[in-house]
Amino acid sequence: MLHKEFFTNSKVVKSWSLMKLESIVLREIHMRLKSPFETSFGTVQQRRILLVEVIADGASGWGEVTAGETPAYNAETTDTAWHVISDFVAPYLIGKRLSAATEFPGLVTQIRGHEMAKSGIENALWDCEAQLKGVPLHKLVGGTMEEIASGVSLGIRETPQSLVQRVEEELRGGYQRIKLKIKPGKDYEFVAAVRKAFPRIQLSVDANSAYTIEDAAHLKKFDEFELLMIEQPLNWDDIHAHSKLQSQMKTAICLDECIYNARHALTAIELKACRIINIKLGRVSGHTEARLVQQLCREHGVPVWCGGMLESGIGRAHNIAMSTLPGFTLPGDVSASHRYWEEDIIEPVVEVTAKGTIRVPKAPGLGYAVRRDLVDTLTVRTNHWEAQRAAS
Ligand code: OSB
Ligand code: MG
Repeated sequence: MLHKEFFTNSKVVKSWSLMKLESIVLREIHMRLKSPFETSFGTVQQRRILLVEVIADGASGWGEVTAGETPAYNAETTDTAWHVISDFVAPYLIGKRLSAATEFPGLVTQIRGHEMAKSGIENALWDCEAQLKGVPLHKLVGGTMEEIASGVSLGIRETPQSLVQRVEEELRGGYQRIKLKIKPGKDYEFVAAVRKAFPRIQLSVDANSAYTIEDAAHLKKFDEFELLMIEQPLNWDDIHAHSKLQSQMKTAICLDECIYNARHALTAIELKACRIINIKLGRVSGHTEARLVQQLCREHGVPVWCGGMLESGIGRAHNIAMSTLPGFTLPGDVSASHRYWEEDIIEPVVEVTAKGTIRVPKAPGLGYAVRRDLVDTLTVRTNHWEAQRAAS
């Protein structure tokens, strides 16, 4: 099913160009997390990850689609992203010439939503552009840091005791901030136990939209834990309800699921729905929009940090590059490869220093090599587009 007539009023691409998109490869790889990860919306262990490889003027750039296997975090899934990339984005893009990755969003304005699908392609273009210009990706996006602060996100556990034990292990690894996943019935006692064991650590919680505004009295009790933030307590699409809750809570609300672009961020800031924003590349459709959200938040004095989506090394490398932008003043959820995978698909793997930082690579592009043989072994399906050789 191809929809060539779909794109009617996209911007005309400039005649001068850096990148001619010669080839696009979409693949699904399967990777098993070392242990299951439980959030308020479900448990995942077997990941179905889409990787995008774009070849432009001989450079090979990689992107990752961060959609989940189910439409529980947001509306996208691995399969909806496969459909949107295969039937709309890739056939339209192949053979086109771009002078910069920032031109990509203008080409796909007719696709509503599907931010994670678009992000997989856009970020591969950023990697290509950085390689062709001979600069590390973090410099190309405008990053200023050489080391980023790293925190961890811990899934829901059976008992408060086992959670305290996990926190202790992560703190020994040097991580600067601990985030606990919570849901109704597995919240107050769990946070209380961790706070009691570690009175001074930077601690936050993430509800992934599991509560409603009727739970305000319950949520206000969390103020006693001196949390850095409470992330996305209410509905995934309800900025207004968060503004009602924030006015009643001392703890800063951080929005995750609600923010798809800089307009949403402005709405949330003006409605005082949050005091912190988490930026995820996939959720905001790629580096171009992520920079805009970051810039807007900076102008309004709202700190941002980089969220994670249980990415492979490729998504992780993009997260590291983004986290070097000046607005990223809080530790993110980007942590070491070995916390997730027996074997990651990049070389070297992502490691965290004893003081809880990740050193930003200095090589051109992503700065990590993709382990093609391993990627091939993990691949379960591929789709491939080639530009016509004699194309204009
Ligand atoms: O809300 O940040 C979230 C994982 C999947 C979906 C949503 C979220 C998460 C995480 C994991 O918190 C962060 C990570 O370690 O990659
Ligand atoms: Mg979150």
